[in-house]
Formats: sequence, structure tokens, C-alpha cells
Amino acid sequence: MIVPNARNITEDEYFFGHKACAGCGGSLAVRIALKVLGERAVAVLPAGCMSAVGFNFPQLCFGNNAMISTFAGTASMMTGVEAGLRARGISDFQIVGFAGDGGTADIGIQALSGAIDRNDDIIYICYDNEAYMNTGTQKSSLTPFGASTTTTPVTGRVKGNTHEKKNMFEIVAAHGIPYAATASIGYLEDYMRKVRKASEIRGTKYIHVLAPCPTGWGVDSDETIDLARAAVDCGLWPLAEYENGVFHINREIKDLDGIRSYVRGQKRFRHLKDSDLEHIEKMRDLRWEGINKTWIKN
Ligand SMILES: Cc1ncc(C[n+]2csc(CCOP(=O)(O)OP(=O)(O)O)c2C)c(N)n1
Ligand code: SF4
Repeated sequence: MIVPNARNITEDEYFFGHKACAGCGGSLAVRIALKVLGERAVAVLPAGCMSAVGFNFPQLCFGNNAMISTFAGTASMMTGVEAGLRARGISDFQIVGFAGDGGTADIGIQALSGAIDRNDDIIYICYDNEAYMNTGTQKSSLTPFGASTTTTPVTGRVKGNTHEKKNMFEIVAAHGIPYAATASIGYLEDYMRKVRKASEIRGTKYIHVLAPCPTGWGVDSDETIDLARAAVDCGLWPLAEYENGVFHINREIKDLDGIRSYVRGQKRFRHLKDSDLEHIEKMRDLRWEGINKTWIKN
């Protein structure tokens, strides 16, 4: 496998001229994945920020073939496109889906589960900005504990989201998927390696990439990469792979105390008390206890 890096990655752009907010993590996740997959990638995007900013008629911001699916049907449309191209005798293509956390973990999970069950030859990439951003920052099942969103506001009685973030990585792994990985746009070379690796494996592949959203998280546009890195370093977003029934952890926690500085700068968390931070820390530690027991360290 040629590992893509800053020196050898193509200068060709397949996602350009789009209308995403400055510093958008999702647009970087799409742009970089397409640079790795190249012009024979056929992209499927459901309703969400990336389809909204990428398909502004009469502009199409994709340099490769790309289409919008129904909100719930990213994976089923990928199945159809893959089968259709194969039926026409075309073989040198790669179907890739780019769906947000809501489109993946909530409304799209059934179609995704079906595609994994059929082991369709597709790469499904969830760019996780931790809320329904395109419709104005509503909570999804991947919104983290404590986050203020328009549907989990901070009022007298409610103090942001009271649920934990759904663990999509382990949910898809539990299907026995051929390859799944978590990634972060804060660690781009690791993300690029995983996209390349996924393209070289047959069957269904799932990559879940943390992609901060300055607008919804309430941070400056130049903080995106640092935050995406800090989430990994403080242990809230483990970088990992699942293959042949085994979990591998790719990076250990560098900054055990980092949760406070990660959370404190973000408007969506500014109401959190010390007791909330202790809860977040406790949940992180529990997760790592499990990881340390059973996952293999690379
Ligand atoms: C069936 C259906 N319900 C609701 C919508 C409205 N809608 C469009 S985009 C969107 C939010 C998508 O959120 P997410 O998948 O997290 O992606 P993001 O916007 O964050 O990129 C919603 C609810 C829709 N298009 N179709
Ligand atoms: S709202 Fe967030 S995810 Fe959507 S385009 Fe803007 S920065 Fe990107």
C-alpha cells in the first residue's frame, strides 16, 4: 500500500469552490478522501451540509461523479450505484458515501446495516460534526454529553444534552464488517492511510471521521484542526481500526488532563460545571479501561 502523505498526494481537486463555512471540518474530510480515491470515485451524499454546499445549481463542486441521495438512503443508493456500474461492465470505480452524523447514526443506520449485511463493495464515510448542522444545530445521537444544541438547550431545567454519544464504530464492527476505522481531521495522514486501506479491501468499509464545525461548536474557524487533534489526545476520540474480528488502537492518550482545555474553549460546552467535566472524564476512563483490556496496540 502506498501511504498517502503531504508530499505524494495529488494536487488535483475533486471538491472545490464549495460554499462551506470557513474552517469547516466536514469539507476537509470530503476533499482529502477524494484526493486519495481519485477521479474514478463516485460519491453519494445525503441531505446535510456537504450536499448543501457541494451542489448549488448551476455549480457542481465535485470534480468526480457525485449525486445526492435521500436522507435515509445513503447506503442503499451506494448499493444501487455499485450494482448498476458493475452491470454495465465497468469495474474501475470506487463508490464512496459522505454522510453526517445524523444521516448515519439516526436516519441512515438501517440502510447502512443492510449494506454491511450484504457486504456491498462500498466505502461509507461518516463526517461527524456532532449535530444536525445543516438545519441549525439540532442534537443527533452522536452529540456528546453536555453539548448545548437547539433541541438540547441550556435552560433553567435542562443543561444541554443528557445522553452519551452513540458508539457507531463498535456498532458497525459488531456486524462483522471487513474494515472499520475511526479517524480525525486533526491527524490527516492517519485518515488518508485509512481511506487508502479501505479502497484496497473488498466488501463494506466504514470510516468515522471527527470533523469539527466552527459554526455549531462555537469556535473560531482557525481552531478546527487543533480541536480535532485535542479530542484524540485527551482520549475522547480514540483512533482505531477493526479488521478480521480484532480492534487495534492506533494512538494512545497523550494528554490525560486535556479534557478541560478541549471543552472549555467551545461555546456549546460553556455552561458545564466541574461535576459535568468529572462525568465526562469518568466515562472516558471507563471506555479506556475496556480498550486497554481487549484492543491491540499498534
Ligand atoms: C427525511 C428528511 N428529514 C429531514 C430532512 C431535513 N434535513 C436536511 S439536512 C438535515 C441535517 C443533516 O444533519 P447531519 O446528517 O448530521 O449532517 P450535517 O448537516 O451536520 O452535515 C436535515 C434534518 C430531510 N432532508 N429529509
Ligand atoms: S455549519 Fe459546520 S459542517 Fe456545515 S458547512 Fe458550516 S462549518 Fe461545515
